[in-house]
Amino acid sequence: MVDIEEPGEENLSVTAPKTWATGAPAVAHALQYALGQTSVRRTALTLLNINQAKGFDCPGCAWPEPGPGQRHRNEYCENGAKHISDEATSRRVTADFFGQHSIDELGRASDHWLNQQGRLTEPMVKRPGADHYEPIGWDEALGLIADELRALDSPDEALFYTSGRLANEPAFLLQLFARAFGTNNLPDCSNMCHESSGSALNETLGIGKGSVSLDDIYDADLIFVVGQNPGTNHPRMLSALEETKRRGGRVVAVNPLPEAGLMRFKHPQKARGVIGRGTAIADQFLQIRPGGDLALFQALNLLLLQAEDERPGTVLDHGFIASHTTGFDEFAEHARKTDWADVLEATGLSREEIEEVHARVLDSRRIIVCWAMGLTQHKHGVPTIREVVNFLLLRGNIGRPGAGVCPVRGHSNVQGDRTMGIWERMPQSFLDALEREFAFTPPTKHGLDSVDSIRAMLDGRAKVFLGVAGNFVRATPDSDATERALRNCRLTAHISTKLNRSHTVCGRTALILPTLGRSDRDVQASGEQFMTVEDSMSEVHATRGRLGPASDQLLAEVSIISRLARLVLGEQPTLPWEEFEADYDSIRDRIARVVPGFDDFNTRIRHPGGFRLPNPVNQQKFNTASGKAVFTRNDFTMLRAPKGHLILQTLRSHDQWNTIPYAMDDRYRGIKGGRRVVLVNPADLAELGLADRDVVDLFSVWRDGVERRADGFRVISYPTPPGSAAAYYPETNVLVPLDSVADISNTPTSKAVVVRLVQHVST
Ligand SMILES: Nc1nc2c(c(=O)[nH]1)N[C@H]1C(S)=C(S)[C@@H](COP(=O)(O)OP(=O)(O)OC[C@H]3O[C@@H](n4cnc5c(=O)[nH]c(N)nc54)[C@H](O)[C@@H]3O)O[C@H]1N2
Ligand SMILES: Nc1nc2c(c(=O)[nH]1)N[C@H]1C(S)=C(S)[C@@H](COP(=O)(O)OP(=O)(O)OC[C@H]3O[C@@H](n4cnc5c(=O)[nH]c(N)nc54)[C@H](O)[C@@H]3O)O[C@H]1N2
Ligand code: SF4
Ligand SMILES: [Mo]
Repeated sequence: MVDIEEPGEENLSVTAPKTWATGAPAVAHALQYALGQTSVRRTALTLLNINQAKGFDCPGCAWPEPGPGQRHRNEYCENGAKHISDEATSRRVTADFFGQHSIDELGRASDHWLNQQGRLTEPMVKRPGADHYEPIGWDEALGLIADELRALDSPDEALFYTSGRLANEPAFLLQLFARAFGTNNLPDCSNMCHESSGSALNETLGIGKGSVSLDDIYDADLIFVVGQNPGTNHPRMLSALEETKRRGGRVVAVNPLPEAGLMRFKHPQKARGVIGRGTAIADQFLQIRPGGDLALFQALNLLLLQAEDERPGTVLDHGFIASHTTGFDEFAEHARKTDWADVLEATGLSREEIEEVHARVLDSRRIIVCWAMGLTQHKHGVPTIREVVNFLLLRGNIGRPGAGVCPVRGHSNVQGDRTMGIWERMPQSFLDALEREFAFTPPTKHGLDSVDSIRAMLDGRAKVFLGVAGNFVRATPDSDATERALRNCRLTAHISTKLNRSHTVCGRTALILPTLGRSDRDVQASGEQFMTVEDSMSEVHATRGRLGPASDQLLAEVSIISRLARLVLGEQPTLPWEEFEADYDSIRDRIARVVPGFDDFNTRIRHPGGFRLPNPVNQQKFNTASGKAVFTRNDFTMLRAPKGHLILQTLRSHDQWNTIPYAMDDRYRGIKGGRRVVLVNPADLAELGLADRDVVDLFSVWRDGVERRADGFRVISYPTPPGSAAAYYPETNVLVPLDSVADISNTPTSKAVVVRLVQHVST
């Protein structure tokens, strides 16, 4: 029987949140995790190759590395080291393991426990009616999927999910396969992540990506870090901000929580970082109410318009506005109606605080706004980001050095996957390019995103689910509904490196297809292969695994997708799947002809450090209907919880990678030994009649009346803004209603769930 309890939940200990990030303890923590997973030799081999020109890309976040000449010998952070050790682990999940544990038993194990079992080693199948997985050969496994796909009434009954771990080459092949099969059903983790950024930036600037480079970050006068916890989620962003500060730039942090990394940073690879006081990061910290950012930026825009009235010709960039934008007059008229009482209520800030920021803005010629999930996972995430764009456009802070938009992406290649065509709504120009290159007509009907895929599985419109990387069942909202959805499928199959909860929530037939990870050597018929990724700043570079694979039965993602495609679609001279599998250069040749910016891909990728994709915004060219950047009018709705309720945000601890907890600690927030915790402001606790360390059940309140609950959370008194609370994802995904999504982007509102806390009664 599996021990399904999280280890040490009862050992919860809490100290005050830290006020600085990294330094010596970080290095020690990373090594401790690494050595718990694998040998000293493998640890050394992996760590020496992360983010080096001839090594592999860190499988952690999408923050870029400095150019090859400026790179440190240890160009990784504590969490990068943990991510890579987690993949390079010596632990193995074998056929015996699946013989010992029924699927039902595994379904009751924790996410942490499942991941700790190690790397998957051979293909496994759960046949209809079976309660265990059993081994299966690759040919039979792929044959089962092909049979189910061919038996569908329509290609739109199949779903092809991707997570941003996938490198460019397999991503390109996956979308090619799905479209040649006849569907645009390519849901991905981005739907739950930066979709709101893509929607807002496409509409206003004509491209759904950030515009800045690392050099811009260094050269900015003022950087806003909004809705982001870089100390945990993009640790090396702090080294970049340290450089910005060294050059005289300033930082404003906007966050409901006083995150350690926003306050002070001790560089782990510099002597003064290990023993000194480190660098103060935020010059000003705005402890905003959840969802208050749209109001904040609207107020800043109002102040800029008023300053311009007072000192005409000195505040706004009239030349830029006149020649490069549309919609200014309508925007300005709307912005002038901003009501201060509403702003102060929505933000929870004082007018003086906002005016202090305004003074900094007036002082700064070059401004960058960085953001992540604190903006995107809200009902009005898209209008909030559009308002950020308005703010930057007003003073021409778009498309010039040291200025611009910086959505800080999550997964190491999530941006690249989109560039490769992983999107349910790729533009017609991309589909036309596919048609020219591969001589088939791709479907034009938009496909299903992640939330709509769940609906389609629930009501039987989708019957086959193939997940390539990721952990769909834990990444998505409304866990109970999502589990029902997957169980309703004829077939679920996952191409994965490690065991996770999605493998335990099975369709009638279920398959686990184990694959190589980033750090594994990939040898095909033409010899050793490398793959490519694109970081958050559009830098494309090679990644080359160095370790012996976890098992000799693993196939590369490219092999699995190519072999499956060949089985389903048959031999076609225009789709040479065997050639793709044998030599990844042949895939890159095709990418070069289909995807803009990849000309001469195979040559340029071999330059140390790779190359940067062009972003037209940086030539002040905007691929919008008008050819100009677009000012928009945005309204904010006040995020209010009814009396006795709180707005809950679901976020990451320091010791997890998305759906996978590595350990039970959240060092910077002072929480150790437990994840089922909910952080609540002391005043709210008093009002709710609760005390620190009480155990509560969380109930989410939604208009459909369905009871969504997560039981047994320990309350921690914490400096959250009044009326709001925070708890970890994925334990709380069960509370996020499927229909609670951001306008336009359809992203689950994981940062705003209305909840009630009820004293837990033990039974
Ligand atoms: N170690 C580690 N690194 C990671 C990941 C991981 O799981 N572990 N995940 C990766 C992925 S896929 C992603 S997308 C990124 C995510 O990176 P983040 O976006 O930093 O991740 P979250 O933990 O979701 O934190 C959101 C932050 O937004 C704040 N916030 C919440 N609501 C609001 C709001 O209304 N306004 C403002 N201004 N702030 C708000 C929260 O307090 C928190 O600090 O990290 C990537 N890097
Ligand atoms: N409530 C709530 N929900 C959220 C969020 C939130 O903040 N709150 N954040 C959302 C965000 S931003 C994201 S990006 C999603 C993340 O959603 P996903 O990307 O789906 O989830 P991950 O946890 O990154 O997936 C981990 C699994 O990926 C597999 N894997 C790892 N490396 C590889 C590889 O190289 N190849 C293959 N084939 N498989 C591999 C392993 O089997 C591992 O178990 O979650 C979203 N869900
Ligand atoms: S900052 Fe991100 S990409 Fe860089 S080493 Fe850390 S986790 Fe990896
Ligand atoms: Mo993400």
